[in-house]
Amino acid sequence: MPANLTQQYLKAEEAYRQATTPDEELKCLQVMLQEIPKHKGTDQLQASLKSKISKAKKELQAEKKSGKKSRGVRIPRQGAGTVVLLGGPNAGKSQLMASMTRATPEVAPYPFTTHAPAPGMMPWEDVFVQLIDTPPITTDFVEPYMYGLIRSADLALLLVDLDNDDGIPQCQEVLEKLSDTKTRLAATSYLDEQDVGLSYTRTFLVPNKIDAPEAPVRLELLHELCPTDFPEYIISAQHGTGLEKLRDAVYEAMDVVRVYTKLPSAKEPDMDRPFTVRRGDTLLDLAGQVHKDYIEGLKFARVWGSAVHDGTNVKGDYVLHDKDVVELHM
Ligand SMILES: Nc1nc2c(ncn2[C@@H]2O[C@H](COP(=O)(O)OP(=O)(O)OP(=O)(O)O)[C@@H](O)[C@H]2O)c(=O)[nH]1
Ligand SMILES: [Mg+2]
Repeated sequence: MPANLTQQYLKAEEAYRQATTPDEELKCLQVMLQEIPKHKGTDQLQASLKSKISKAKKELQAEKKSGKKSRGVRIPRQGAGTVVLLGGPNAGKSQLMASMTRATPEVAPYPFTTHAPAPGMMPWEDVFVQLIDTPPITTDFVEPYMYGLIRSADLALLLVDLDNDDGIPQCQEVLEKLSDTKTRLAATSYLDEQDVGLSYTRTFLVPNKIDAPEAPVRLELLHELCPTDFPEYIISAQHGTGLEKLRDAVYEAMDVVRVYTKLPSAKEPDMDRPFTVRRGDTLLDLAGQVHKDYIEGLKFARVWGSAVHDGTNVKGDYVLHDKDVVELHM
């Protein structure tokens, strides 16, 4: 990591990784270029940022000219974070979606059932995490929009079919296919320092169908033949085994805290629909989510929570804690 990257740079970099349109990308890249310390050690990175910026500009112009979006599929981010379900054909991605959310994707014993990505919301206590079901990845074909979905996700779940001898080679295929591209899976999410285009998305390995008779043997084989450093969650998407543990881990991986807001005029806060902000985010980050007027206009807030005495007045730099109740004052 080049020295002395500012908080603004790191924030823009994270936003860049999650950008889903050339417009969003361009804005993030411009902030990154502006914020990057200008010295010899960052020459390569500066050059790379500049070339990304010109590429994003071209893409944006092409969109304006044709009136068409250049990225085929766009699923707006919703909830506390976004998780993309990946795997070979028949791994059980759609079954997991059906078990964890109220979505009703087609689940079938033949491969290539799912043809388009589809979102669903996974509840965790009083918040939701967005899951995206996707078509299978194979050596022969990856839908081009898959790269964008993987890059912009906070987490990927890589499902493995333990009910079929093809399950392990199919999992290897997914990893190999992606490792030939600039959109890869890893134990943690990050962007390559030297090459801004190369992005790694945090991944859990999810061996599925542990209820199947030969599943335990195949699981051992999986560890032998396809070793990864991804955290592992063994499940039966159909029977429900391991799903609560996976649900908790998925929420935990979103790394957010819940904040309940209260109008100064209201007696009680709105306890039904908390906002979620990244752990470590401040009052000012929340203010922007609540209403754009608060970004400029926020004077102070009163907070009820675990870190402060009830009703304490705080400023924009106050770091939010889980279950804080916040009353914003303009
Ligand atoms: N025994 C068992 N079968 C499962 C489990 N999960 C899924 N299946 C079966 O596996 C088959 C494929 O499931 P899908 O959810 O359609 O798989 P997919 O990964 O979405 O498949 P594509 O859309 O083709 O990529 C179906 O017959 C499911 O009933 C499980 O936990 N145990
Ligand atoms: Mg499917």
